[in-house]
Amino acid sequence: MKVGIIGFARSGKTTIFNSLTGAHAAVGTFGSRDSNVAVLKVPDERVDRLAEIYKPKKKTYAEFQFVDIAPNESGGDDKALDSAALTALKNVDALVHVVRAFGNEEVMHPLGSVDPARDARSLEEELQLCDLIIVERRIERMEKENRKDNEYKVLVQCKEHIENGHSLRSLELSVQEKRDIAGYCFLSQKPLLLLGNYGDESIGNEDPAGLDAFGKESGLTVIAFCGAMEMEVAQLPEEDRPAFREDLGLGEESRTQFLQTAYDMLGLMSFLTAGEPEVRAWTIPKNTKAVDAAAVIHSDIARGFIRAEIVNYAHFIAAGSMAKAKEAGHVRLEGKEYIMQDGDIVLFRFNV
Ligand SMILES: Nc1nc2c(ncn2[C@@H]2O[C@H](COP(=O)(O)OP(=O)(O)O)[C@@H](O)[C@H]2O)c(=O)[nH]1
Ligand SMILES: [Mg+2]
Repeated sequence: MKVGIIGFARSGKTTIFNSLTGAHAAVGTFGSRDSNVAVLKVPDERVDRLAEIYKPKKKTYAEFQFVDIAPNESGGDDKALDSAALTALKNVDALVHVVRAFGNEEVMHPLGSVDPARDARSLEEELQLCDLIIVERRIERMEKENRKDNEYKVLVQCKEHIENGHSLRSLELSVQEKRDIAGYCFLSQKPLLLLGNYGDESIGNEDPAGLDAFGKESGLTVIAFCGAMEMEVAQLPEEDRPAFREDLGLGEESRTQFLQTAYDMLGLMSFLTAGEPEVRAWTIPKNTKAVDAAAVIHSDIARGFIRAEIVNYAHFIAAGSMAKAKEAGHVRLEGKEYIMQDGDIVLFRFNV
């Protein structure tokens, strides 16, 4: 999973990036011209527990990679994204829009005032406009070439949808239609999470910024973050964090909350592999077939797929060992078409 962090200048993108990944990228600097990249390992008790049992050489969590998009090169601050950013975003799986909701007189808002719903809408429009330009150019070319195939028809639908003021993610398309336009990597089609970056004073207030209301209206998921404080805590040694969270009145670990929301929103789940060499969690979309899950590990395993031996984590732990889980009939042999379930521990049998 690769996630792009976007937003207006000084909305707290780098602050959020640091709080999610524990990185120490410089905040508040305007000289930095590079995107920051870091990884968040998805905490997973199941991996820890299986590692205690299997004592593997290696323990690997699922990962989210975050790209904190470099500031706007063009100098103008009234747009959140410049062309370098648009290119960098093409290959991310999802977007997090950091919306400034903290009031801090010392930090200038590029649009002159703090207005989260305006910022959220404005950036949506930037994404839509960027897609529209690509769609229009392409349609024009295809018309010249007299190419009116399926791809053309889907592009015309996209054009109308954007012209009606909507992002492409709300356009209902069939699996085939999605495939027809997948190559364009449209930005307004990518799942987007609105992350309100609130000041310390807003903890516990309900929707002080009107962002939840905007989210409802536009069908976007919203989560609240106290960026500055979260970053401070995230940069402490792990064992000191709980006490600090309590002192500061911060609730549940914000990364946990972020990950839960992201998994839900993106329709993701994890399956597990366990053995002496490695215990590992793998992230896949819900409703993935066994053979496609195998491909996530290695294309050879999918190609030579024979069967999958599967026991769900809960059954395995309840039984106490693989042998006992087998005795109890919880270890199943499944074929290519089996739909993977969250927490399945899998051994793929294959032959290449
Ligand atoms: N009070 C307050 N200030 C913040 C918060 N988040 C970011 N800032 C400040 O806003 C400025 C810009 O933050 P930064 O993360 O660099 O924003 P970016 O330009 O979007 O990457 C810095 O001076 C931060 O200290 C917050 O939650 N509360
Ligand atoms: Mg920054």
